[in-house]
Amino acid sequence: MSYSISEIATHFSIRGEIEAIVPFGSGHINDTFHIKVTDPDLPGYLLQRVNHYVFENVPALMNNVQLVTDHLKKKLDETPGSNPENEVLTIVKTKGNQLFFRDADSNYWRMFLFLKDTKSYDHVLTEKQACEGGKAFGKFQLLLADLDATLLAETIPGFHNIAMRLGKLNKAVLADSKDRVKEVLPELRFITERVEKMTSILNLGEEGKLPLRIIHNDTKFNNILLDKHDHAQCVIDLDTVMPGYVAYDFGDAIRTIINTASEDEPDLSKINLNMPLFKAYAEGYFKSAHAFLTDIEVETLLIGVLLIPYMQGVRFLTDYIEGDVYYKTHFAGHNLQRTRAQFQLLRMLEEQYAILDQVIREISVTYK
Ligand code: ADP
Ligand code: GN1
Ligand code: MG
Repeated sequence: MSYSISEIATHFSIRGEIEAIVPFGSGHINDTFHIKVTDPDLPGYLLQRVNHYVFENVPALMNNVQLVTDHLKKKLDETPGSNPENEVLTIVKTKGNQLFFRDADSNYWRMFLFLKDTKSYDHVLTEKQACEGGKAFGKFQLLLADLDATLLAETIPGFHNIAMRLGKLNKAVLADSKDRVKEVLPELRFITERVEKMTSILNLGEEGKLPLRIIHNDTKFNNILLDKHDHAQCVIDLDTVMPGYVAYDFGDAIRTIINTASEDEPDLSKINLNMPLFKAYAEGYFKSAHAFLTDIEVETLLIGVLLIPYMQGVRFLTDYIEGDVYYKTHFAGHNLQRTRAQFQLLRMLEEQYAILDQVIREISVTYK
């Protein structure tokens, strides 16, 4: 690293003396640091280096983040009992009033106010947490329903477009630049067997049957901050907020909630489904989202639950074949291990499909 984090921090409009800088979070894309300040009455800061290989237009991305956070704050201002400062990310601008700072190595840095006494969970522990997560992501979609989508840049083109993801995988397989394709033939077969089912949401969208809405697009459970009473406080990680189908957000949240093991679990026998957490998330989600969900959207939610681990597996596998250039990896073969874990999760979801379907049907009926 040819830069010092404390030097980077001084380019932002921060108050107080820096006491400590701590690497933070478990994200696969950006680098995050908690900037602690000496004065306990000041909030501290969250400094991030945005991965500009993944996000090719960081200025447009930051413009999106500002549009989204301003809109959310405006909506919450009109909602009695809300506290926009705590419930929405606040961008801290540079001393030159910019949304990001560019260092001498061309890295992009941005800063938010640190939200004190909050916690994010890689693993959901209780039904209450799951339900709060569902309420929070549903409310997020609800509050953004009247933001003009044409104002938002597409920060990663075709992000959740499975046809495009499969196209990229095919290209990687044909190039086979790291000579790894021979190791992944069973995974490639697994993908091919499911293509038709997995393109159904995209097809419905293209036929004009599914509404395109502004969605979060990265609804891993650790992208919600919960307060000390485990109430959802703030939806974070807004880099991929773009138009999409609600089933994508539902599917990605369930992918991280329902799995009894980690996203990259090497022992596939540990990957099972936690049904009570599924039900709790779905109940929370319907509580917030029932007012806008159409029948066809409700019908697609469970297809999204299958699609997102599938797409995630396709993405991890593509990265493995290309030589681990996109996601941070912690050991050789990490992306392949992640792929296998996602496909095992998908097998479990396919086996339990009828039960999952019943749960959604029962919940949706109570909101008719
Ligand atoms: P990544 O893109 O790497 O996932 P995130 O924006 O999700 O980055 O941030 C990483 C972690 O930092 C989060 O999971 C959360 O624990 C914490 N975090 C992010 N923003 C804030 C904030 N404003 N206040 C407190 N903690 C935060
Ligand atoms: C990445 O940044 P993070 O870790 O929240 C990825 C998501 C994947 C996720 C898999 C921009 O999210 O799409 O679902 O890893 N983000 C991007 O864990 O590709
Ligand atoms: Mg995150």
